[in-house]
Amino acid sequence: MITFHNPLHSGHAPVHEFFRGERVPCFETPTRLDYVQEALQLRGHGLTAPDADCRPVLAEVHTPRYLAFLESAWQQWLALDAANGDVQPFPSVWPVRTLRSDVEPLNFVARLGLYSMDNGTPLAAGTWAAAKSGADAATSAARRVAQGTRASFCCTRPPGHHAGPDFMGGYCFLNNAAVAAQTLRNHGAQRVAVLDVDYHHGNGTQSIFYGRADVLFVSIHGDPRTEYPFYLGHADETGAGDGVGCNVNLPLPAGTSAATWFDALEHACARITGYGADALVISLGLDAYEGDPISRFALASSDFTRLGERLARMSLPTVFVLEGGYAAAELGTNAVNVLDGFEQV
Ligand code: Q9C
Ligand code: ZN
Repeated sequence: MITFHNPLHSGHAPVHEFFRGERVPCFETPTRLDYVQEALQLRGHGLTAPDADCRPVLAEVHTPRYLAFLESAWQQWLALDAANGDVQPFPSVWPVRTLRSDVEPLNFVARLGLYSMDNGTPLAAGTWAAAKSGADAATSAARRVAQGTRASFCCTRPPGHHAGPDFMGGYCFLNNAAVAAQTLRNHGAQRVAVLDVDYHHGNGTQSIFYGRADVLFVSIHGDPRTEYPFYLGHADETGAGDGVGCNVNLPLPAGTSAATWFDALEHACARITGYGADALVISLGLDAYEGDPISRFALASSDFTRLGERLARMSLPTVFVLEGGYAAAELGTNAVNVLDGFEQV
């Protein structure tokens, strides 16, 4: 399968994140991608550099002020104090209900809170360049499929599906799956389905397309009553305005077996077929894996092959976009199992 990699991903290398109030080493590391690229090469998939600029499509899925903030966030942080180069900024205050989010504060940490949904998405010196180049890879992968290639894989990090129109969160900055879906729309697809199989609900993708009928969002994920992102991903979120009926959430309890997960996948596939999608984007998180350190589903490595086979039977032009998956040493095997399962059909 043609795979687009992100040559700048390793510049996004924050050191720690918060977990239960303590600083712990980051789960979302450059090493993750080393494992995926190694498995891709070992199993005969080439790595192609991005050949498209995401800028025009980025402006269709994110707001101008969020993009302007993110692009210069690290320079803004350094401008406060040159010694900040060795310090990770974290937000500590957020505009929750009754507070105003229309006025940008002059205080940097307050701006960071305005554009973040959590304190779990650390910024580093190379974050913008890495996220931008990853979105270039997503644009490139979608263009290739729009030109007639059956399927492509966007092999990138940081992930994207928690990033909304104007905020970062859950290790995500730019929504690569939304960029891929919008690129397919811009190149002739009338109805695009995004299927998100990451363990965590893709709140950002849902929010970007919630009011639109031209993109169907379907997600299988840990029940938000107990699992991140907590505040979105319930079954009664079915779309708004023009998009009523175009959002499908299939939350499953933590601990769900592979058998039950695949039942949900059948339901998801039926909804995509019923919608009449003419192209498919897969938000390919591999954290439904039984060995994932921060997730609680029970898919085995062989189940990812089965997932790929089932997706191939949808018979749709398909763009795979890497999302989460934190059992780093098994991430390559699990991701490439999906791609090989898809190509075997
Ligand atoms: N500090 C994705 O899989 N919090 N994001 C985990 C550990 C957030 C996961 C708690 C998990 C976000 C793309
Ligand atoms: Zn996840």
